[in-house]
Amino acid sequence: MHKVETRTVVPIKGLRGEFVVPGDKSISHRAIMFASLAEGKSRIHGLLRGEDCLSTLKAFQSLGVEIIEKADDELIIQGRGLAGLQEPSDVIDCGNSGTTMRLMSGILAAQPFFSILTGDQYLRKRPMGRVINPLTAMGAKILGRDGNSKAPLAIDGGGLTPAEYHSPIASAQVKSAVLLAGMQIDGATTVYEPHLSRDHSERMLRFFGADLESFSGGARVNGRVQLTGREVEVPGDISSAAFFLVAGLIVPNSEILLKNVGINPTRSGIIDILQQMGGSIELTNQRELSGEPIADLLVKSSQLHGIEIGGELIPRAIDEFPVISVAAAFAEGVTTIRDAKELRVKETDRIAAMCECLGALGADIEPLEDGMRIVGGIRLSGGQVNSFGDHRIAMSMAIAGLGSASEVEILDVDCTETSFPGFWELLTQISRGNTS
Ligand code: SPQ
Repeated sequence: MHKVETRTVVPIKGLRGEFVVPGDKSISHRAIMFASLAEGKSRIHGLLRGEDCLSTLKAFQSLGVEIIEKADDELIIQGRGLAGLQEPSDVIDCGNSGTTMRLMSGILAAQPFFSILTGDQYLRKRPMGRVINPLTAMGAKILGRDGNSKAPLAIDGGGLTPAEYHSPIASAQVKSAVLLAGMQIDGATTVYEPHLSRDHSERMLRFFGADLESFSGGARVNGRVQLTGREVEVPGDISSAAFFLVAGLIVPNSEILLKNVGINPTRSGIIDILQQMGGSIELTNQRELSGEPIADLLVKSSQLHGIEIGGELIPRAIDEFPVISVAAAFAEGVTTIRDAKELRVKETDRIAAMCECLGALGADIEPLEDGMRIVGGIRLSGGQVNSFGDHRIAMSMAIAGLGSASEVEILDVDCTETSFPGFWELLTQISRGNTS
């Protein structure tokens, strides 16, 4: 039987040192997908070996793609071209990964065979109508549970026509699913979105040779242009670095250097938000890696203050709000997060989860329909909290524990393997000799 682990985090006196965080999850997924769809060989360095990316890797193996695992973070993929995938002989399990399921829906909707996508208990509750609807409008035949809104999804691929889609939400997964379907058929497919969501698909598809343009408000792809295998270097994941950015700021006497972190402007909202809160974060050694900007981030303990967060900043920091709410609990004054209703449909309802977890430690936090209101500056007590099976909740509460008055026990922490294998070991390493 699967063992459900618990971890206890003790308060610490300061964080010191330099380290690298694992490869970017969003970019790792895309590297596997686009290399599989390209002609010829690709080599991927710095890949995240998290469970989500392994779901994508296994999915493409089941579609007939040859993938050689050279090292823990290095793959060689023998691409099969846009028309070379094979019908899978079994159901494809996307595990906990929304990115796998939604991007694969776009890819498989255009492939001339039958496939079924499923996932774990959390993924099967997440909304899939957001990709089923635009793909169906392009002619896709997709059936899902609960009135075609949830997985498992059965896809009878092929027969698509290009589309112009105005997405009601700023979602990279929706945008990517439509572009990936459009990329495989004749004609131009355009996606518009209300705010710019992460643009890794656009950048990497261009890097692999797709005919794709980004413009203010959206992106357009001209279909049936073959991709060519490439050498891809995956930068460190800013969403994983975010936990240590907040830790370095809220734990007194800290100074840490996080190396090789992706700072793509569609992902770097966390840096802007923490700097606006008064956080000392310096970007050094800025450079480019496979079409993505990266930097080293120097973080020093800072007295944070509350701010108002909403609008275009939300998609630029969407996965960081659990740990931003921790920063807000340690800040002086009120932080309000609005326009972030999307947080309710992640691996768990992240608004409800963070209100319950931080509330259990004595924080003054209240849920809003589309965000949270946190009155900071109250010293958090220790206690026991649940991760709700969500990796970002588990790691956010570990960071809260580093600055609390006494230890915090976090239940059900296996989920951190989803995006950050080695998280607990790194936490132990940087805490060593520094416990209060
Ligand atoms: O892949 P998954 O499960 O959806 O992962 C999450 C995460 O916290 O790791 C969200 F739960 O990140 C999404 C992110 O929220 C990854 C992603 C991507 O790689 O395209 C885009 C965002 O989702 P969305 O719904 O805004 O497109």
